[in-house]
Amino acid sequence: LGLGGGIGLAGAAFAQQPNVNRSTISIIPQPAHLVAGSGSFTVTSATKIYVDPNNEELRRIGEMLSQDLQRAAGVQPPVASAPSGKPGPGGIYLTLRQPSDSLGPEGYTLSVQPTQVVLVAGKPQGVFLGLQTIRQLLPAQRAATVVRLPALEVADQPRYQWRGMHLDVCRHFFPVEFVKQYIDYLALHKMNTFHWHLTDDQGWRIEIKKYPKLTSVGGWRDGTLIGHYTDQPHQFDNIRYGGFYTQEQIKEVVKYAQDRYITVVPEIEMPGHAVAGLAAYPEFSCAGGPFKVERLWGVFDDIFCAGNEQTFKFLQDVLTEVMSLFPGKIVHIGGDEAPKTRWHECPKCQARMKAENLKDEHELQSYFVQRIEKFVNSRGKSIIGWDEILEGGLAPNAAVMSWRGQEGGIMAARQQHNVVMAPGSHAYFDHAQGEAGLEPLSFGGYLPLSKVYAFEPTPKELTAAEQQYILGGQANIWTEYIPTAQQVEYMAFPRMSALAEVLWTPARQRSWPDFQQRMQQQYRRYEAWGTTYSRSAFNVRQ
Ligand code: TNX
Repeated sequence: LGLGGGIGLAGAAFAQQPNVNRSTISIIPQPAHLVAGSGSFTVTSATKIYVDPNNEELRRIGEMLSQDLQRAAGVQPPVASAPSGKPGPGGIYLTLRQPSDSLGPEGYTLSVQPTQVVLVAGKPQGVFLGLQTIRQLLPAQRAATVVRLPALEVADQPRYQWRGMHLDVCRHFFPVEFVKQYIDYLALHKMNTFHWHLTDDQGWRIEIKKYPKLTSVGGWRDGTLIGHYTDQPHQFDNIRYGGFYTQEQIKEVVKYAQDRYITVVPEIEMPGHAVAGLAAYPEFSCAGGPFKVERLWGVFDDIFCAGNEQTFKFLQDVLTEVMSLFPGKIVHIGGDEAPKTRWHECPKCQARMKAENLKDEHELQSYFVQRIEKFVNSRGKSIIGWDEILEGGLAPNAAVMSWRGQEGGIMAARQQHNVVMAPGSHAYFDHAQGEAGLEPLSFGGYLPLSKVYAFEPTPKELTAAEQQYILGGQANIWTEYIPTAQQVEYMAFPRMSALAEVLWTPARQRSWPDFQQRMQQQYRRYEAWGTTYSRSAFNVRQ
């Protein structure tokens, strides 16, 4: 087997070193088990991709691999039905067979040998995840000469079942094309959940057929704040700003995500962060309005009215359309930062509290969320909410997304509720990642890459049984100070790569020095993808 030739970073190192050193294989997130072999599989014009016969899903994944090889190696292997019997030489096999009972629904094994490549999983999703590993064995850029995959054996599965990224499209709006790009980034990082923050005070971004003003009015604001919102006095640019996704576009994004085994979790904020919706339909507030879609960031007193039956009817109508668009089982209902001022002043809310025997407005919010939960459950789905939904009593089947640290998540797990950890301390990618003075204006807070890498979603103070409720974690990208897609990328990278490893790789295998080394190759991949990324985190070769 000839090993000469300049063949991309991993390959070049390998060529001098037939017994591949593990460190020349730069996979992020680091697989659960990886053993480097000797030799390599050479991709040639004779290479074929074999999939299980009559399996359209595998065929589709095979086509993705074929295109990757086209980009990296300039050959486009055909996808064909695997011949019966043992895998033969020259083939890359994608096949469904439970690799081992212990690898779970997302697990896969990958064997690269000089004669063949075999990727096996119990489900197509596992094959897709394994494909992401193969992608990282290819040179980041189009190779000048022949492409070789280093021999190795991988047995892999994720540590957590919820590996997510959130995106706020309300404070600033991002077109469908970028949302798809974002989903691609998740897929490349073996993440599986996209939390789409679709409504907020500054914009309602999802078309609801029954209430067209939500987007025709609620989707647009008269201007945007200039500078930081804590600076006084406030100045606005007075430029009309907005946008929304039609239901057709939503379906397109959901399908795109589905093809990449990513669940989209839509968020419809209630009862707070509701000013854009109330600007369109002020009758669902307590005070009656009129309201304008907010130009300022922050927390606002006008929220959906808990004393008004019509408000519940409206929200159920909205959720009915939302649930029909998103096949996932979970709907995010917000629940955060809902000031109780208006409810306190509202006679109907006070009457409701009396009738329902609620002792304060927190219990009224709990009543509100429980009613919504009952409705969502009756349609076969369940809710998740920000940790404020713990206040006044958690709805019986609700999951909690813990953002004000991990305390809310700990409380919820102790009450035997599912938890997603997204603490501001480790998972807020709207915070600066480098020295304050050198970074673009951001929300405040400092979250360097090393701190993301140190994120531990499972709190030690929970018992083993309680720890089972920690589904996983995610990072949030709030976009008050992120006006462009390029800046979303800047804030996301390289931190998303660190988070991906936190959520995938067994804790005992996490190694900051090793990660930093593997990142050198990851930066080259960002460049090949055309991704904007921050160099503030640590030194990279420029
Ligand atoms: C708090 S996190 C919010 C968002 C802001 C964010 C800024 C959460 C549930 N609510 O509305 O955008 O802080 O970091």
